[in-house]
Formats: sequence, structure tokens, C-alpha cells
Amino acid sequence: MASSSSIMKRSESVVDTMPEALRQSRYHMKKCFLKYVEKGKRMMKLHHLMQEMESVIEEKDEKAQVLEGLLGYILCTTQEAAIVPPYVAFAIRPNPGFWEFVKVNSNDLSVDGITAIDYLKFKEAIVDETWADDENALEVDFGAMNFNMPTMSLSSSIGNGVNFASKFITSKLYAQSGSQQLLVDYLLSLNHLGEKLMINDTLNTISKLQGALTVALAALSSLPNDTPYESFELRFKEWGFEKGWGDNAERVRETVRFLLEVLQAPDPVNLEKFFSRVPSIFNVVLFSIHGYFGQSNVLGLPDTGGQVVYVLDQVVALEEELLLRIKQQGLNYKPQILVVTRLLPDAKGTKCNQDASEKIIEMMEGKPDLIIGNYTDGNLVASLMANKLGTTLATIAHALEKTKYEDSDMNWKQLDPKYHFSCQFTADMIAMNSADFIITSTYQEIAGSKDRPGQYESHGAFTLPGLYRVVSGIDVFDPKFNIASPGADQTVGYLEDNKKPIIFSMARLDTVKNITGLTEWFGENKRLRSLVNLVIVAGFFDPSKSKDREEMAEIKKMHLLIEKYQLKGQIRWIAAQTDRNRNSELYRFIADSKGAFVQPALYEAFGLTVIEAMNCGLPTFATNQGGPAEIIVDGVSGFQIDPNNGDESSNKIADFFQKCKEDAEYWNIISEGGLKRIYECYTWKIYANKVLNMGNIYTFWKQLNKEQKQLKQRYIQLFYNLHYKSMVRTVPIASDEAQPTHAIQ
Ligand code: UDP
Ligand code: LCN
Repeated sequence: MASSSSIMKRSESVVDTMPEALRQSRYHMKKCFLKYVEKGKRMMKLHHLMQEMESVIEEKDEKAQVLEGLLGYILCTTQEAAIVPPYVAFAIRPNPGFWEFVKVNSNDLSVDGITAIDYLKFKEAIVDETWADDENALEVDFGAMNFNMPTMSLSSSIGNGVNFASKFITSKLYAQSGSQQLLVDYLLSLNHLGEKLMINDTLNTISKLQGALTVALAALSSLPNDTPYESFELRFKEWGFEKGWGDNAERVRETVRFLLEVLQAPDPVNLEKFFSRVPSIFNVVLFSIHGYFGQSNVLGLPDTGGQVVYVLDQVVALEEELLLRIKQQGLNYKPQILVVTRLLPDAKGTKCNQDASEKIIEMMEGKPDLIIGNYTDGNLVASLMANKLGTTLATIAHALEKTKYEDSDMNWKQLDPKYHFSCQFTADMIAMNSADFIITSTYQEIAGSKDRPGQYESHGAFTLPGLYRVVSGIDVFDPKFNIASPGADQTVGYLEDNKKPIIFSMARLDTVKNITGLTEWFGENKRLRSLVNLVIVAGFFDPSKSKDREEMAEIKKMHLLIEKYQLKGQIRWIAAQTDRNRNSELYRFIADSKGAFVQPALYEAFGLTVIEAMNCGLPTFATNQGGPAEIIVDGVSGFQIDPNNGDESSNKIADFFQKCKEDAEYWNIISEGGLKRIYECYTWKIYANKVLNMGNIYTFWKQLNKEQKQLKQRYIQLFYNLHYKSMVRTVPIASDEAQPTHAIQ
């Protein structure tokens, strides 16, 4: 298709260029648009638009000419079109986070720019015309409550919220004289169980604080680095300082200097450094309530994917980091991390719906400093509790379901009996908007890639016809978004042996994981079959053992494929594994066979198995749809494969093994590339550090934007009480019968 730069400047909007684009090949476009509208109302995705366009332009040269022109460029950036004859309304996404909407009249090819609301109405008209025309249809606009909040403007800044927040805090501290007092007041408020930290009331103004810091710095400069805090604690106390600056002269000196720099001139770098030292987090509550957490033998079950693994490792990492930080702050408190969950089998008749906040306060002897939610259910509960207690709130989606099913918003009525998406999307929006910061695993999760919108981005504007229209759900340019990727457990064992290469895959047996797809690719590719064996860990052999509809169907499909391609002897299908340590051994075992890991998912939010495999030195082929595309640098730290192109993918795997046969060193190069990538980007240590820094910065940020936050919270509360509560009553209580996969992570 056309290269954009020569024909369309970035500053130009599609509404300006579209008329000219259509004029360039008016004859063909007339035919093409008539074709689009001839089937009546419908949604068309980009590939449909292209297919039908190609079918009306018969001449090869002309086809190429059209695609290389302006129109080709516009189509490159088109996501979808809503056809409501005589109109074709386009949703165009020139860059991550940026959208434009235009409608073209197929009769005269006139072009008009339209708003997101108008575009949503076109979509609604396809499924529910009365609702689309209803002037009183409910519109939800969280953006309207953000009028005072700064937002970023560059696609490349998305996900780097802490950095932006530091700059904004810095400018706010210098916005007018007296603003710096906000920082002094914040420091004065720091305490743990009533014990004051950092400064006491003696230093209650900026000039007193600055003066005392200067004196302290001079005194510290003559002390050896390792002088313990206790030996100068008394002097510090006399000057108005409390504990928390550091455990020895060197650390205290650094912390003092960071603050002095911040007070001297706007300095976001030192502000971020200073906040990473501030003792404001000791007690953390995590919500992972969808069940199974803390129970054994649950990994690999349909509802218990990476979230359980993630939360377990997250707790360990946060605890280690908190212990280290508290020690380095010169304090000897014991941090507490509480995971709130429920035991599913015991849920009936228990009090799992009762207020946990009292128990938490009792156990922690006070309010938590940070609340972290996990997944839709955990995030919703976390947001309610954080609002009640006034605690800083972080949410983690793991996977937002909206993008997993095509047009899941406008078709919600069909999907609701199975998945209850109307409640889920509503809960997701409440939580996202309540969060002080959102922890994501990849950039893709927020704003997707050049061609594909991100999971959060898809909540920008959408519609649930008959229920409500979301004019502004969440803005991916909001500085609350941050990326902190999970890590892989680095305490894995080692197994010797084995000669023959194995390709290995392990996942829950959901459709989206595409394990049956991989089995089919293997079955189809004779060259690959001659080079390697396939080992799969997923689900059960016996469909009657499963309680999940989607899993049952996949099990049956696996059996059919093994039969169809006569795979016996070349495939080993092992049931879902529940022992994490043994999983590590499995990866190692495959690595010892000089094999590879394959993650063929149709879409993967992040993909813990990808980093687990790489962490064991196993060359990894992973889907290019979603998070793994960001984890793996193709050909350097592993390989990206297209789950929608089985031939190409299985040949890519076969090529790798062919090359390894010819050059034994090649396997090691990719293996080491994967390990290097893990150590640089995907460790729990890096994760915990980032998350705790976020906790510190956003706790202050929240105070700076207190009024705005309160206002938004009121709007959320209204929405929750008047809308969500009545919607959720329609969701039937789960029974022991076969369940749809409702938490399709
Ligand atoms: N897993 C497991 N046994 C299985 C299948 C998966 O222990 O039979 C583990 C796997 O090692 C990984 C997690 O479950 O830690 C799956 O996480 P991932 O992010 O890959 O996918 P999710 O299931 O969350 O969608
Ligand atoms: C859910 C998913 O679908 C995976 O892609 C993630 O790796 C996992 O959660 C952990 O965040």
C-alpha cells in the first residue's frame, strides 16, 4: 500500500483528504461504495473493505493505482466501517490513541467528518435503530469529569505516566508562590502507626525545611558513608527531622540532596528519585477474588490462568522490595501484604460478600497504604474499598475481555447470557476510572500497535445499544497508565538429558489459546513433523472431566485432529499441570532436548508462559497478536508467529530447526538472546521497584488533585449505584453445571 509521507501530511485530517482520495478514482469508488451498501446495514472490518474493493476493480494495474494513492493510505489506517445505506461511516486510527470518524454518502461520494458519538449511533443503527434515534439514550462520559486533569499528547508517552506525573507535579510546585507548601504538608503527614516520619512540626514551612536540610547536608558531608543513622539521629531530631531518610550517612545524604534539588528549581528527575525514597507504603492489600487463589491443584484450569501465578509472584516480589526499602529507610517496621480472595467451593452459604474492610483494618492495625486490584472482579471490589478508605488504588486488568470477541460491545445482547459482558465492561470502566494508577504489562495492552487498537484504547468510546453509549470511557493518554511487566520465577531447577528436539506448548485449553491450531499446523507440515516431536500440556483427555463448555469443545477437537493427522507417536498430550516447580523442570527438559516453546494464541494479553520459557533458555515462538509481540524481538530473543497464518508459522519453526541442524550454535544464540531479554526487562525485581515508585508518586498526585478526584468519584458512585447494581442483579448465581468461561483471561 501507499507510503503515507509522500501523499498525506501528518497534520492533515482524513476528512480533508478523503474527498480528494475519492476523486482520484471516482469511477471505481462509485462502484465500490455501491457494493459496500448493497447488502444493507452491517459492520465491515478492514479486510472486508479491501476484499470487496478488489472485487469491483478488475484491472490489476488500476487496483494497484488505487491502493497506492491517497485512498490506500486512508484504508491502511481504517479499523472498521459501519454501513447504514446510503452512508458508510469509517473509524480511522492514524496512530495509537488517535481516532477520526468520517461518513461517506455512497450516492454522491460526499464526505463529512463526524464525532465519535455520531459514529457510535451508526453502529447502533445496525442492531437497534430505535435506540440509536432515542434522544434520551443514556450517555456515559467519564472524560467530562477530567476537565482539570493534565493529559499527555504523544503516542510514544503512553504508559509512561510516572514520568509525566513527576513533570507535572514539579511544575505545579512552582506554579505560584506558596505551592511548595503542598510538599511540606505532605511530608508532615507521613507516619506509620502514629509515629511521625521524615519531618516534624518544627519544619512546617518551606524556608525552615530548606534551612534545616542545608545544615544537615553540611553535617553529613564530614561523616563516613557507612555511619549508621542512629549515631546522628539525635542531632537530626533537634533540627526537626524524624526517621525515614536512610539507614546510613550515604543514603541520608542522597535523600537530602534529592529534596534540596527539588526545592531549589523545577527538577522532575530528582523529584522521582526523592519519591522513590519516601516511606509511604508499608501495608498493601491485594484483591484477587475470582477464586482458587491459595488453593492447590488449580493451575491450568479454565478460570485460573496467569493471574494466580502473577499474584503469587507479585506478593513475593513486593514483600522483598518493601523489606529492602524499609531497611534502607532506616526503619524497622514489618510490612504487611494481605491477599483478599475467596474459596470457590465454599462460597455457597459463606459470608464472602460481607465487608472485608473492618477485618483488614483490624489485621493491619490501620488503613492500608495501597490497594491493588486484579481482574474485573478484584478491581471493582478494590475500587469500592479504596474509595471507602481513601487509599491509593492501583488496578491490573491481566486481560480485558472486550477486544477478544469481535464487536462484543454492539452485540452484547447476544453474548450476555453466556458471558455477562454488560456487567463486566461496566465494572471495568468503574475500576479504571477510580484507579489512581493502572499497572499494565505492555504498551500493547494500553494502546495496541500500529494496526491494532489496545485493550484499554477500545474502552475510549463504545456502545452497548439499549443500555448506554460510552462517549468517553478511558483516555489512553491519561498519566495514570504505567507499564510494569511481570517477571519469571528465577529459582528454577535443572534437568539433564534428552537428544531429540521437542516443540512444546502449555496453556489453558481455551479457544483463544489456539492449542488445537498448533496441533493442526503440526499435522499439516510434513517437514516440521520430520524434524521434531510435539508435546502439549493442556486441559484433560476426557471431555467429561471438564466443567467448561469451551474446554470440552477444544478437547474433542484435539482428539479429532490426532486422529485425522495420525499423530500418535509424534505427539504427547499431557493433562494440565498444577505444580509450578515441575513446570519449570518441563521447560528445562525441553531446553535440554534443544527444543523450542510455541505460544500460538489468537490473542494473548501478556503471556507468562512466554517469559517462563525464555527464562529457562528455551527458544520461543510466540504469537504476534498482543503482548508477546512486545516481549520478543523477532529473530533476536525468539520469534514472532502469525496465529492466522499456520503455513507461514509452522514453516518458520521448521526453518529454525533446519538451521539448528546445520549450525548447532544457532540454538544457543537464540536461547541466550531470550535470557538476555528477560534479565533486562522481565524480572519481578524490576516490577516491584516500579510499582512501589508508582505508589509513592501517585499518593502525592492524588492529594494534589483532590477536588477533581472527589468530583469524579461522585459520578462513579452514581453510576455504580444507579446502574451497575441493578444490572448485576440479572446475572444468575453460578451453579455446578457446565459453566461458560466467564473469566476468559
Ligand atoms: N500453567 C500451568 N499449568 C497448565 C497451564 C498453564 O501451571 O496446565 C501456568 C503457566 O505456567 C503460566 C500460567 O499458568 O504461569 C498461564 O499464564 P499465561 O499468562 O500464559 O496465560 P493465562 O492462562 O493467564 O491466559
Ligand atoms: C491473563 C492473561 O490472559 C495473560 O496473557 C497474562 O499473562 C496473565 O493474565 C497475567 O497477567
